[in-house]
Amino acid sequence: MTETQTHCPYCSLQCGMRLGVAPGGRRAPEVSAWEEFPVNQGALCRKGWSAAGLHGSRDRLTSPLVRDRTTGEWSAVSWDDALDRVADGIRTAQARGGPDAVAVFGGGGLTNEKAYSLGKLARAALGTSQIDYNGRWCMSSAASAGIRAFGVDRGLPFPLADVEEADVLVLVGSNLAETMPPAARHLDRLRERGGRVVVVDPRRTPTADRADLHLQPVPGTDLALALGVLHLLVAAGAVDEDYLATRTTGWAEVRESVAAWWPERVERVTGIEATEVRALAALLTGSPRVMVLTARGAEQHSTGSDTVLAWINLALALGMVGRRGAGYGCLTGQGNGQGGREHGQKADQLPGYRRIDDPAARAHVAAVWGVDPDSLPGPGRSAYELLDALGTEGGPSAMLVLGSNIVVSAPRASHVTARLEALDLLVVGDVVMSETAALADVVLPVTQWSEETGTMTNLEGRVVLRQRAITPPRGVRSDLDVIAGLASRLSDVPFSTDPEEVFAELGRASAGGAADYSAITYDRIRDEGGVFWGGERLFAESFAHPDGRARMLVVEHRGAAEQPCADYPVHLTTGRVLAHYQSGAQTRRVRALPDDGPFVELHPLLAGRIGVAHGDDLRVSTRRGTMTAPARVVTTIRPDTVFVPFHWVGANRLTNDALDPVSRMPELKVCAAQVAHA
Ligand SMILES: Nc1nc2c(c(=O)[nH]1)N[C@H]1C(S)=C(S)[C@@H](COP(=O)(O)OP(=O)(O)OC[C@H]3O[C@@H](n4cnc5c(=O)[nH]c(N)nc54)[C@H](O)[C@@H]3O)O[C@H]1N2
Ligand SMILES: Nc1nc2c(c(=O)[nH]1)N[C@H]1C(S)=C(S)[C@@H](COP(=O)(O)OP(=O)(O)OC[C@H]3O[C@@H](n4cnc5c(=O)[nH]c(N)nc54)[C@H](O)[C@@H]3O)O[C@H]1N2
Ligand code: SF4
Ligand SMILES: [Mo]
Repeated sequence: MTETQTHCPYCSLQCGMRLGVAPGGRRAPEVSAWEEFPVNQGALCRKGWSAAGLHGSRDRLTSPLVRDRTTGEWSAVSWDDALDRVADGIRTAQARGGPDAVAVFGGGGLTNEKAYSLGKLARAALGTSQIDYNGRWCMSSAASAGIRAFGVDRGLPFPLADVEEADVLVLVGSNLAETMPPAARHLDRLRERGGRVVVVDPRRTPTADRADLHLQPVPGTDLALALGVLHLLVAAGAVDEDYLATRTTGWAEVRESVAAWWPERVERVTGIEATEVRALAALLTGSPRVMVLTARGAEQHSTGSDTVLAWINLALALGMVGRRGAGYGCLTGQGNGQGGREHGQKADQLPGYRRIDDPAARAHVAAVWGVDPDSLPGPGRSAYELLDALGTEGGPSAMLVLGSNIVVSAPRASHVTARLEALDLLVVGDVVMSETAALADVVLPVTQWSEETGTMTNLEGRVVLRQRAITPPRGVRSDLDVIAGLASRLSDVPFSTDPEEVFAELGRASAGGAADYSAITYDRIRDEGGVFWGGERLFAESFAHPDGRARMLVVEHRGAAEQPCADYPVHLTTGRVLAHYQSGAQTRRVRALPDDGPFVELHPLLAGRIGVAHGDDLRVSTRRGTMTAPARVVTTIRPDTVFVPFHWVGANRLTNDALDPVSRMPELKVCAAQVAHA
């Protein structure tokens, strides 16, 4: 057996694991524990233990494929033929519609090297501004709030294990016991130490089962809860006036803005009883270390960015941000959710978290790429706006997708699918024939995590090295080869296919930016068990704004874009289950993981009212679409709310494409729905 230290292909914990391969590769690769890696200390969730399950799978793509649009038939072609066709299609599109006729869609699961090269491909080789990625569905609200409040966006500005040192931990819209199971041990240790855990979630999840206090809001009302708690903290004299005076600006306005948020008003908006709002404020009052963490439950809303700001205001008002074992953090989701948002696959961004509309940033990055700064395009459309524009007058007519299964995971998915079908050319690079790849004209088979080397930046800002452990199947190439192959056909700008070389170039391009990787090398990552960019803990002395102070910004409760009405009387929310990852493209194909299909969670009171029993088929409809799935009748959800996991086609036919005005995050976590016996 050859054993290689590497990291899980899935979520943002990037759990360390060893991957063992028998000589000659005759037996299936085996995952084993890597105890020394600090983040998970050898623990993995069942997705991690079974992560090698796609190796040798018959579903693996091993040849480039092209689809005949009239017959719908696929045929295998050579790599050269496939890349020539794609390059021709891009040339045709751009000859007709200009540089922006080509779009690029990336993913937060791509390595830093790939995310960086993809952004460079778009801007320097294709000259298009039309690039964005699935992180827009994921962390964009927390990112924009972090930038506005702290001047920098790093999901957790401290190591995850610091959680254990908090006296009160408030988890707003996170189900980490199912979405990052090895992290749940920190909650247990915190409670063993006498600390308290508060969970805010419309469902009593396995995470809420570990809480001392569980608040069950109406989906989309977390902002009002934060305002109400801050109101009580002010009344109790629990705010840290010294900290507010020396480390923040804007407190007077924020204090004023929460004056009318008395608990009974919070109860009317959120459905959380006033006594429980008071209980939360009482827990926070006088606690030396309060930590607030948000995740997608609070963030995936048309009010997501303001909601995060409201919780940041609360942490600042208590003087917690920058204190050890306290403060605010966002639990980023995808494997490279942090690094994927730093190196230029975002519509408004250049590597190192630079802004594409900043002349100095353009000059710096253009020099690294060897191009004229004036040749770089400006900001493009955000993910949903980009997908919505495909195949329309003035919108892109060709698109390259790497690392996202849009058909399953984008909001208002039927509409988005129609837009994809309206393209003249859709190119998808994937490891399997995902639902999105199935619509493509050209499918490019790429290597997966264990077959290639690259860096990922986990939810703590720790840059880790995924090392190649396995020889890829014949016929498969890395995304870096795809990117370089297209670039060489369409421009003179050089692109390396060697990950370590690309990482060094990324370091130069990011040097001096907000996320500066220039001091990080593969050797350092190997020697140090991962390297934090910007340091392990941020904000102890100052924030990243020029005056060093955090900004407290007034935010108002607005509520969900779509409210229940006579036709659509219940709230629909969506999320995850432990055994499946995202669109399920990978985990639905791993035999060791159960695939029972989607379901609709609802409360016995609602089930009784509509005459549905556990296991009956239920039809869920919204203004955008309909799906049918078996009912799961549970007492753990609010009676006015239903929940559907999004790992299968269906949930996103229902979801609302209302966008947050700042982050452009779609409202994946709440809309108005109708449920009935199918
Ligand atoms: N098993 C598994 N783990 C994963 C993933 C996966 O697909 N599967 N994906 C990874 C990724 S990319 C991400 S982003 C993370 C996401 O991690 P989480 O954010 O923990 O996951 P979600 O299930 O999307 O949402 C969390 C909770 O939000 C609740 N919720 C819904 N609406 C609201 C609301 O309005 N307010 C509040 N307070 N809560 C609400 C839901 O009931 C749900 O329990 O998980 C990562 N880990
Ligand atoms: N209703 C609802 N919708 C949601 C959410 C929700 O909570 N509710 N959550 C949103 C969130 S937070 C996220 S992050 C998105 C994620 O949704 P998607 O963007 O669909 O994410 P994945 O399913 O991880 O898709 C990754 C695709 O890339 C492929 N792949 C894996 N590794 C590689 C690689 O190295 N290179 C290439 N080229 N391909 C690779 C996989 O096989 C898969 O097809 O879903 C969002 N959609
Ligand atoms: S918690 Fe996340 S990184 Fe860890 S094994 Fe599970 S899916 Fe992989
Ligand atoms: Mo995500």
